[in-house]
Amino acid sequence: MRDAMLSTDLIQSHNAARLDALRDEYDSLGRSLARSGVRIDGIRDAVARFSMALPSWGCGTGGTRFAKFPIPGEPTCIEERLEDCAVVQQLCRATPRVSLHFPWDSSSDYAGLREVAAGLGLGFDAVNSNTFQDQPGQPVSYRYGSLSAADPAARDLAVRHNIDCIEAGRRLGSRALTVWVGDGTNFPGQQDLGASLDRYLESMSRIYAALPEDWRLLIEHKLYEPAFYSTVVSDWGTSILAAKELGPKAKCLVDLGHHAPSVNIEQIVARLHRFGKLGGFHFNDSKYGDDDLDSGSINPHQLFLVFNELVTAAETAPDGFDPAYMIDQSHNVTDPIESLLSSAEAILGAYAKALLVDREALRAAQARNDAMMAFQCLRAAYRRDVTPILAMARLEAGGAIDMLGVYRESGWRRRKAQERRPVALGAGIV
Ligand code: RM4
Ligand code: MN
Ligand code: MN
Repeated sequence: MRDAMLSTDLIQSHNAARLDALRDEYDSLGRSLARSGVRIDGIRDAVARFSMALPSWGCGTGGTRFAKFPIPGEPTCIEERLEDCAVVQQLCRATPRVSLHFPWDSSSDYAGLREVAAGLGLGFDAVNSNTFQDQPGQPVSYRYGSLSAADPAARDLAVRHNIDCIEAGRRLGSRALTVWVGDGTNFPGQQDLGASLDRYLESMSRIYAALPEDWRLLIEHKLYEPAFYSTVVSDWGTSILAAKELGPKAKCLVDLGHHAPSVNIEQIVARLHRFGKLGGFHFNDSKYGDDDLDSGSINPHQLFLVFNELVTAAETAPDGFDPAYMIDQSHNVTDPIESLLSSAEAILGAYAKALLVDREALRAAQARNDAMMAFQCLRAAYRRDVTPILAMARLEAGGAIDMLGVYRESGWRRRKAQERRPVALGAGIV
Protein backbone atom coordinates (compact mmCIF):
# COMPACT_ATOMS: atom_id res chain seq x y z
CA MET A 1 0.00 0.00 0.00
CA ARG A 2 2.97 2.28 0.51
CA ASP A 3 3.02 3.39 -3.13
CA ALA A 4 -0.59 4.47 -2.71
CA MET A 5 0.81 7.34 -0.67
CA LEU A 6 3.49 10.00 -1.22
CA SER A 7 7.12 9.11 -1.75
CA THR A 8 9.02 9.17 1.53
CA ASP A 9 12.12 10.23 -0.39
CA LEU A 10 10.33 13.35 -1.49
CA ILE A 11 9.33 14.17 2.08
CA GLN A 12 12.84 13.54 3.35
CA SER A 13 14.62 15.60 0.72
CA HIS A 14 12.14 18.42 1.23
CA ASN A 15 12.75 18.28 4.98
CA ALA A 16 16.53 18.11 4.59
CA ALA A 17 16.51 21.42 2.71
CA ARG A 18 14.55 23.06 5.53
CA LEU A 19 16.08 21.44 8.59
CA ASP A 20 18.74 24.04 9.49
CA ALA A 21 16.27 26.90 9.36
CA LEU A 22 13.79 24.98 11.48
CA ARG A 23 16.43 24.10 14.11
CA ASP A 24 17.47 27.72 14.27
CA GLU A 25 13.88 28.94 14.76
CA TYR A 26 13.02 26.18 17.22
CA ASP A 27 16.11 26.88 19.35
CA SER A 28 15.48 30.59 19.35
CA LEU A 29 11.85 30.09 20.44
CA GLY A 30 13.09 27.55 22.99
CA ARG A 31 15.41 30.16 24.55
CA SER A 32 12.63 32.71 24.67
CA LEU A 33 10.19 30.26 26.28
CA ALA A 34 12.83 29.13 28.77
CA ARG A 35 13.03 32.74 30.02
CA SER A 36 9.35 32.31 31.01
CA GLY A 37 10.08 28.97 32.63
CA VAL A 38 8.65 26.83 29.80
CA ARG A 39 10.49 23.81 28.34
CA ILE A 40 9.87 23.83 24.61
CA ASP A 41 10.45 20.09 24.30
CA GLY A 42 7.61 19.44 26.74
CA ILE A 43 5.23 21.46 24.57
CA ARG A 44 6.47 19.71 21.43
CA ASP A 45 5.85 16.31 23.06
CA ALA A 46 2.33 17.25 24.13
CA VAL A 47 1.59 18.48 20.61
CA ALA A 48 2.93 15.20 19.23
CA ARG A 49 0.50 13.27 21.45
CA PHE A 50 -2.55 15.22 20.26
CA SER A 51 -4.57 13.69 17.46
CA MET A 52 -7.84 14.31 15.68
CA ALA A 53 -9.96 12.39 13.20
CA LEU A 54 -10.56 13.26 9.58
CA PRO A 55 -14.09 13.21 8.16
CA SER A 56 -14.29 10.87 5.16
CA TRP A 57 -16.78 13.28 3.60
CA GLY A 58 -14.33 16.17 3.99
CA CYS A 59 -12.08 14.60 1.33
CA GLY A 60 -14.41 15.66 -1.46
CA THR A 61 -15.24 19.20 -2.53
CA GLY A 62 -18.27 20.18 -0.53
CA GLY A 63 -21.63 20.91 -1.95
CA THR A 64 -23.79 23.84 -1.04
CA ARG A 65 -27.55 23.85 -1.46
CA PHE A 66 -26.89 25.39 -4.86
CA ALA A 67 -24.12 23.43 -6.51
CA LYS A 68 -20.90 21.64 -6.20
CA PHE A 69 -17.79 22.12 -8.30
CA PRO A 70 -15.76 18.91 -8.20
CA ILE A 71 -12.05 18.98 -8.97
CA PRO A 72 -10.34 16.42 -11.18
CA GLY A 73 -8.92 13.58 -9.10
CA GLU A 74 -11.18 13.91 -6.11
CA PRO A 75 -12.14 10.62 -4.44
CA THR A 76 -15.26 8.79 -5.61
CA CYS A 77 -15.50 5.94 -3.08
CA ILE A 78 -14.50 5.10 0.46
CA GLU A 79 -11.25 3.41 -0.59
CA GLU A 80 -10.17 6.56 -2.42
CA ARG A 81 -11.25 8.74 0.48
CA LEU A 82 -9.03 6.63 2.74
CA GLU A 83 -6.12 7.13 0.36
CA ASP A 84 -6.48 10.90 0.60
CA CYS A 85 -6.76 10.72 4.40
CA ALA A 86 -3.55 8.69 4.41
CA VAL A 87 -1.78 11.48 2.53
CA VAL A 88 -2.96 14.04 5.07
CA GLN A 89 -1.76 11.81 7.89
CA GLN A 90 1.54 11.12 6.15
CA LEU A 91 2.31 14.83 5.99
CA CYS A 92 0.89 16.13 9.29
CA ARG A 93 1.07 13.08 11.60
CA ALA A 94 -1.80 14.29 13.74
CA THR A 95 -4.76 12.68 11.96
CA PRO A 96 -4.38 8.91 12.34
CA ARG A 97 -8.11 8.10 12.36
CA VAL A 98 -11.01 8.55 9.96
CA SER A 99 -14.62 9.12 10.87
CA LEU A 100 -17.05 7.40 8.51
CA HIS A 101 -20.54 8.54 7.59
CA PHE A 102 -23.26 6.04 6.64
CA PRO A 103 -24.64 5.27 4.15
CA TRP A 104 -22.15 7.48 2.24
CA ASP A 105 -19.30 5.15 3.26
CA SER A 106 -21.24 1.88 3.20
CA SER A 107 -19.27 -1.24 2.36
CA SER A 108 -20.08 -4.91 2.06
CA ASP A 109 -16.87 -5.81 3.87
CA TYR A 110 -15.98 -3.72 6.92
CA ALA A 111 -13.32 -6.12 8.13
CA GLY A 112 -11.66 -5.76 4.71
CA LEU A 113 -11.97 -1.98 4.89
CA ARG A 114 -10.31 -2.03 8.29
CA GLU A 115 -7.37 -3.89 6.78
CA VAL A 116 -7.11 -1.46 3.88
CA ALA A 117 -7.07 1.41 6.37
CA ALA A 118 -4.48 -0.28 8.57
CA GLY A 119 -2.29 -0.77 5.49
CA LEU A 120 -2.47 2.99 4.97
CA GLY A 121 -1.59 3.65 8.61
CA LEU A 122 -5.15 4.63 9.56
CA GLY A 123 -7.73 3.55 12.11
CA PHE A 124 -11.35 4.56 12.59
CA ASP A 125 -12.95 7.06 14.94
CA ALA A 126 -16.64 7.72 15.67
CA VAL A 127 -19.12 6.56 13.05
CA ASN A 128 -21.86 8.98 11.95
CA SER A 129 -25.43 8.17 11.04
CA ASN A 130 -27.38 9.99 8.37
CA THR A 131 -31.12 10.31 8.74
CA PHE A 132 -31.18 13.80 7.31
CA GLN A 133 -31.77 12.66 3.75
CA ASP A 134 -33.69 9.85 2.08
CA GLN A 135 -31.88 7.07 0.29
CA PRO A 136 -33.09 5.60 -3.03
CA GLY A 137 -35.91 3.13 -2.47
CA GLN A 138 -36.38 4.02 1.21
CA PRO A 139 -39.75 2.65 2.42
CA VAL A 140 -40.70 5.75 4.44
CA SER A 141 -39.43 9.30 4.11
CA TYR A 142 -37.58 11.49 6.60
CA ARG A 143 -39.24 14.52 5.06
CA TYR A 144 -41.00 15.32 8.35
CA GLY A 145 -38.31 14.05 10.67
CA SER A 146 -36.43 10.90 11.56
CA LEU A 147 -35.74 10.01 15.21
CA SER A 148 -38.43 12.49 16.28
CA ALA A 149 -40.88 11.90 13.42
CA ALA A 150 -44.56 11.67 14.25
CA ASP A 151 -44.73 8.57 12.02
CA PRO A 152 -43.54 5.55 14.03
CA ALA A 153 -42.38 3.81 10.83
CA ALA A 154 -39.96 6.68 10.09
CA ARG A 155 -38.68 6.52 13.68
CA ASP A 156 -38.19 2.76 13.47
CA LEU A 157 -36.25 3.12 10.23
CA ALA A 158 -34.00 5.81 11.72
CA VAL A 159 -33.36 3.77 14.87
CA ARG A 160 -32.57 0.71 12.77
CA HIS A 161 -30.11 2.73 10.67
CA ASN A 162 -28.29 3.95 13.78
CA ILE A 163 -28.04 0.39 15.09
CA ASP A 164 -26.64 -0.69 11.72
CA CYS A 165 -24.04 2.08 12.06
CA ILE A 166 -23.02 0.70 15.45
CA GLU A 167 -22.67 -2.74 13.89
CA ALA A 168 -20.49 -1.38 11.06
CA GLY A 169 -18.47 0.61 13.60
CA ARG A 170 -17.85 -2.50 15.70
CA ARG A 171 -16.31 -4.22 12.72
CA LEU A 172 -14.20 -1.17 11.96
CA GLY A 173 -12.91 -0.78 15.50
CA SER A 174 -14.80 2.45 16.24
CA ARG A 175 -15.94 3.19 19.78
CA ALA A 176 -18.50 5.96 19.31
CA LEU A 177 -21.61 6.83 17.36
CA THR A 178 -22.27 10.48 16.58
CA VAL A 179 -25.88 11.36 15.99
CA TRP A 180 -26.88 14.60 14.34
CA VAL A 181 -30.45 14.91 13.11
CA GLY A 182 -31.88 17.72 11.05
CA ASP A 183 -35.31 17.11 12.58
CA GLY A 184 -37.39 20.20 13.23
CA THR A 185 -40.04 22.41 11.70
CA ASN A 186 -40.39 25.28 9.28
CA PHE A 187 -43.67 26.66 10.62
CA PRO A 188 -44.89 27.67 14.05
CA GLY A 189 -47.45 25.07 15.03
CA GLN A 190 -46.13 22.47 12.58
CA GLN A 191 -45.28 20.12 15.44
CA ASP A 192 -45.76 19.96 19.18
CA LEU A 193 -42.38 21.20 20.48
CA GLY A 194 -42.53 19.04 23.61
CA ALA A 195 -43.81 15.86 22.01
CA SER A 196 -41.19 15.89 19.24
CA LEU A 197 -38.42 15.99 21.85
CA ASP A 198 -40.09 13.13 23.73
CA ARG A 199 -40.15 11.06 20.56
CA TYR A 200 -36.48 11.87 19.91
CA LEU A 201 -35.54 10.78 23.44
CA GLU A 202 -37.48 7.57 23.11
CA SER A 203 -35.74 6.72 19.81
CA MET A 204 -32.33 7.63 21.24
CA SER A 205 -32.91 5.37 24.24
CA ARG A 206 -33.41 2.46 21.84
CA ILE A 207 -30.10 3.30 20.14
CA TYR A 208 -28.43 3.72 23.52
CA ALA A 209 -29.59 0.25 24.51
CA ALA A 210 -27.77 -1.19 21.48
CA LEU A 211 -24.40 0.41 22.36
CA PRO A 212 -21.55 -1.93 23.23
CA GLU A 213 -20.16 -1.57 26.74
CA ASP A 214 -17.16 0.61 25.88
CA TRP A 215 -18.92 2.87 23.38
CA ARG A 216 -20.06 6.48 23.62
CA LEU A 217 -23.14 8.01 22.07
CA LEU A 218 -22.28 11.55 20.98
CA ILE A 219 -25.18 13.94 20.63
CA GLU A 220 -24.51 16.77 18.20
CA HIS A 221 -26.73 19.82 18.46
CA LYS A 222 -27.23 22.50 15.82
CA LEU A 223 -29.25 25.66 16.00
CA TYR A 224 -30.99 25.48 12.63
CA GLU A 225 -30.76 24.12 9.09
CA PRO A 226 -32.42 22.30 7.42
CA ALA A 227 -35.26 23.22 9.78
CA PHE A 228 -35.65 26.99 9.95
CA TYR A 229 -38.30 27.56 12.60
CA SER A 230 -37.42 25.03 15.29
CA THR A 231 -34.85 22.27 15.54
CA VAL A 232 -35.35 19.39 17.95
CA VAL A 233 -31.76 19.28 19.25
CA SER A 234 -30.99 22.95 18.77
CA ASP A 235 -28.55 23.81 21.52
CA TRP A 236 -26.19 22.56 24.19
CA GLY A 237 -28.97 22.82 26.78
CA THR A 238 -31.13 20.30 24.93
CA SER A 239 -28.04 18.21 24.27
CA ILE A 240 -26.94 17.96 27.90
CA LEU A 241 -30.47 17.28 29.12
CA ALA A 242 -30.78 14.47 26.58
CA ALA A 243 -27.35 13.10 27.50
CA LYS A 244 -28.27 13.13 31.19
CA GLU A 245 -31.57 11.43 30.55
CA LEU A 246 -29.99 8.72 28.38
CA GLY A 247 -27.17 7.75 30.74
CA PRO A 248 -23.40 7.82 31.29
CA LYS A 249 -22.43 6.65 27.81
CA ALA A 250 -24.24 9.61 26.24
CA LYS A 251 -22.18 12.79 25.86
CA CYS A 252 -22.44 16.08 24.03
CA LEU A 253 -20.55 16.93 20.88
CA VAL A 254 -19.73 20.54 20.09
CA ASP A 255 -19.49 21.50 16.43
CA LEU A 256 -18.01 24.98 16.36
CA GLY A 257 -20.39 26.14 13.61
CA HIS A 258 -23.60 25.02 15.27
CA HIS A 259 -24.35 27.91 17.60
CA ALA A 260 -26.10 31.22 17.49
CA PRO A 261 -23.81 34.03 16.29
CA SER A 262 -21.58 35.43 19.04
CA VAL A 263 -22.42 32.68 21.51
CA ASN A 264 -19.57 32.09 23.97
CA ILE A 265 -18.53 28.60 22.85
CA GLU A 266 -15.61 28.32 25.25
CA GLN A 267 -18.03 28.81 28.11
CA ILE A 268 -20.23 26.02 26.74
CA VAL A 269 -17.14 23.80 26.69
CA ALA A 270 -16.43 24.62 30.34
CA ARG A 271 -20.05 23.97 31.33
CA LEU A 272 -20.26 20.62 29.55
CA HIS A 273 -17.01 19.54 31.14
CA ARG A 274 -18.20 20.63 34.58
CA PHE A 275 -21.03 18.11 34.31
CA GLY A 276 -18.92 15.34 32.77
CA LYS A 277 -20.74 15.56 29.46
CA LEU A 278 -18.15 16.93 27.04
CA GLY A 279 -17.80 14.07 24.58
CA GLY A 280 -16.39 15.44 21.37
CA PHE A 281 -15.66 18.22 18.93
CA HIS A 282 -16.17 19.02 15.30
CA PHE A 283 -13.64 21.63 14.31
CA ASN A 284 -14.41 24.14 11.59
CA ASP A 285 -14.93 27.87 11.43
CA SER A 286 -17.93 30.04 10.83
CA LYS A 287 -18.78 33.60 9.94
CA TYR A 288 -22.57 33.42 9.76
CA GLY A 289 -23.96 29.94 10.47
CA ASP A 290 -22.96 26.33 9.87
CA ASP A 291 -20.49 27.54 7.27
CA ASP A 292 -18.02 24.64 7.66
CA LEU A 293 -15.11 26.91 6.76
CA ASP A 294 -11.53 25.87 7.46
CA SER A 295 -10.62 25.71 11.15
CA GLY A 296 -9.05 28.90 12.42
CA SER A 297 -9.60 30.75 9.14
CA ILE A 298 -12.15 33.22 10.51
CA ASN A 299 -11.75 33.34 14.26
CA PRO A 300 -8.47 31.80 15.42
CA HIS A 301 -8.76 33.55 18.76
CA GLN A 302 -11.97 31.68 19.54
CA LEU A 303 -10.23 28.42 18.68
CA PHE A 304 -7.47 29.35 21.12
CA LEU A 305 -9.99 30.16 23.86
CA VAL A 306 -11.75 26.85 23.28
CA PHE A 307 -8.41 25.06 23.65
CA ASN A 308 -7.66 27.09 26.73
CA GLU A 309 -10.77 25.51 28.28
CA LEU A 310 -9.81 22.08 27.00
CA VAL A 311 -6.36 22.32 28.57
CA THR A 312 -7.92 23.44 31.86
CA ALA A 313 -10.42 20.59 31.60
CA ALA A 314 -7.67 18.04 30.98
CA GLU A 315 -5.89 19.27 34.12
CA THR A 316 -8.97 19.02 36.28
CA ALA A 317 -10.53 15.86 34.81
CA PRO A 318 -10.98 13.33 37.58
CA ASP A 319 -10.94 10.19 35.40
CA GLY A 320 -8.99 11.21 32.37
CA PHE A 321 -10.18 13.46 29.61
CA ASP A 322 -10.56 12.07 26.16
CA PRO A 323 -13.03 13.85 23.88
CA ALA A 324 -13.38 12.65 20.29
CA TYR A 325 -11.75 15.37 18.20
CA MET A 326 -12.62 15.61 14.52
CA ILE A 327 -12.36 18.11 11.70
CA ASP A 328 -15.77 18.74 10.10
CA GLN A 329 -15.39 21.07 7.14
CA SER A 330 -16.74 21.52 3.67
CA HIS A 331 -14.24 22.58 1.03
CA ASN A 332 -15.76 24.49 -1.83
CA VAL A 333 -12.85 26.35 -3.42
CA THR A 334 -9.73 24.50 -2.27
CA ASP A 335 -8.20 21.08 -2.72
CA PRO A 336 -9.64 19.25 0.32
CA ILE A 337 -6.26 17.74 1.22
CA GLU A 338 -4.72 21.20 1.44
CA SER A 339 -7.57 22.49 3.58
CA LEU A 340 -7.34 19.54 5.94
CA LEU A 341 -3.58 20.06 6.31
CA SER A 342 -4.00 23.74 6.93
CA SER A 343 -6.76 23.12 9.48
CA ALA A 344 -4.83 20.42 11.32
CA GLU A 345 -2.04 22.98 11.68
CA ALA A 346 -4.44 25.66 12.94
CA ILE A 347 -5.95 23.29 15.51
CA LEU A 348 -2.57 22.11 16.78
CA GLY A 349 -1.41 25.72 16.90
CA ALA A 350 -4.35 26.72 19.08
CA TYR A 351 -3.60 23.77 21.32
CA ALA A 352 0.11 24.62 21.59
CA LYS A 353 -0.69 28.23 22.48
CA ALA A 354 -3.17 27.08 25.12
CA LEU A 355 -0.43 24.90 26.62
CA LEU A 356 1.75 28.00 26.91
CA VAL A 357 -0.70 29.81 29.19
CA ASP A 358 0.93 30.35 32.58
CA ARG A 359 -1.89 28.77 34.56
CA GLU A 360 -0.42 29.48 37.96
CA ALA A 361 -0.12 33.17 37.18
CA LEU A 362 -3.61 33.09 35.65
CA ARG A 363 -5.16 31.57 38.76
CA ALA A 364 -3.31 34.03 41.01
CA ALA A 365 -4.53 36.97 38.93
CA GLN A 366 -8.08 35.61 38.97
CA ALA A 367 -7.92 35.19 42.76
CA ARG A 368 -6.98 38.82 43.30
CA ASN A 369 -9.46 40.04 40.65
CA ASP A 370 -6.68 41.41 38.51
CA ALA A 371 -8.55 41.37 35.22
CA MET A 372 -5.75 42.96 33.21
CA MET A 373 -3.03 40.54 34.33
CA ALA A 374 -5.37 37.56 33.93
CA PHE A 375 -6.07 38.68 30.37
CA GLN A 376 -2.34 39.21 29.77
CA CYS A 377 -1.68 35.59 30.72
CA LEU A 378 -3.86 34.56 27.81
CA ARG A 379 -2.59 37.28 25.51
CA ALA A 380 1.07 36.43 26.09
CA ALA A 381 0.42 32.84 25.06
CA TYR A 382 -1.76 33.78 22.09
CA ARG A 383 0.89 36.17 20.73
CA ARG A 384 3.51 33.44 20.40
CA ASP A 385 4.36 32.04 17.00
CA VAL A 386 4.33 28.30 17.68
CA THR A 387 4.92 27.13 14.10
CA PRO A 388 8.48 25.85 14.84
CA ILE A 389 7.04 23.64 17.61
CA LEU A 390 4.44 22.16 15.28
CA ALA A 391 6.94 21.62 12.50
CA MET A 392 9.43 19.97 14.87
CA ALA A 393 6.74 17.62 16.23
CA ARG A 394 5.81 16.68 12.67
CA LEU A 395 9.37 16.21 11.57
CA GLU A 396 10.17 13.90 14.47
CA ALA A 397 7.08 11.82 13.70
CA GLY A 398 8.14 11.44 10.06
CA GLY A 399 5.92 14.18 8.62
CA ALA A 400 6.75 17.17 6.48
CA ILE A 401 8.12 20.51 7.64
CA ASP A 402 6.42 22.26 4.72
CA MET A 403 3.27 20.18 4.23
CA LEU A 404 1.68 22.15 1.41
CA GLY A 405 5.01 22.49 -0.39
CA VAL A 406 5.56 18.72 -0.44
CA TYR A 407 1.96 18.05 -1.38
CA ARG A 408 2.06 20.42 -4.35
CA GLU A 409 5.38 19.07 -5.51
CA SER A 410 4.12 15.47 -5.28
CA GLY A 411 1.57 16.01 -8.04
CA TRP A 412 -0.84 13.76 -6.09
CA ARG A 413 -4.03 15.29 -7.42
CA ARG A 414 -2.81 15.33 -11.00
CA ARG A 415 -1.91 11.65 -10.73
CA LYS A 416 -5.26 10.80 -9.21
CA ALA A 417 -7.04 12.70 -11.97
CA GLN A 418 -5.63 10.12 -14.38
CA GLU A 419 -6.71 7.16 -12.23
CA ARG A 420 -10.05 8.15 -10.71
CA ARG A 421 -13.32 8.51 -12.52
CA PRO A 422 -14.76 12.04 -12.58
CA VAL A 423 -17.25 13.05 -9.88
CA ALA A 424 -20.72 13.83 -11.16
CA LEU A 425 -21.95 17.39 -10.97
CA GLY A 426 -24.81 18.19 -8.64
CA ALA A 427 -25.50 19.40 -5.15
CA GLY A 428 -24.89 17.72 -1.82
CA ILE A 429 -21.90 16.76 0.22
CA VAL A 430 -20.82 13.46 -1.33
C1 RM4 B 1 -24.06 18.50 9.82
C2 RM4 B 1 -23.26 18.14 11.04
C3 RM4 B 1 -22.77 16.75 11.05
C4 RM4 B 1 -22.29 16.29 9.72
C5 RM4 B 1 -23.22 16.69 8.61
C6 RM4 B 1 -22.67 16.30 7.26
O1 RM4 B 1 -24.28 19.87 9.74
O2 RM4 B 1 -22.18 19.02 11.19
O3 RM4 B 1 -21.71 16.58 11.97
O4 RM4 B 1 -22.33 14.91 9.83
O5 RM4 B 1 -23.44 18.07 8.65
MN1 MN C 1 -20.60 18.38 12.65
MN1 MN D 1 -22.52 21.10 10.52
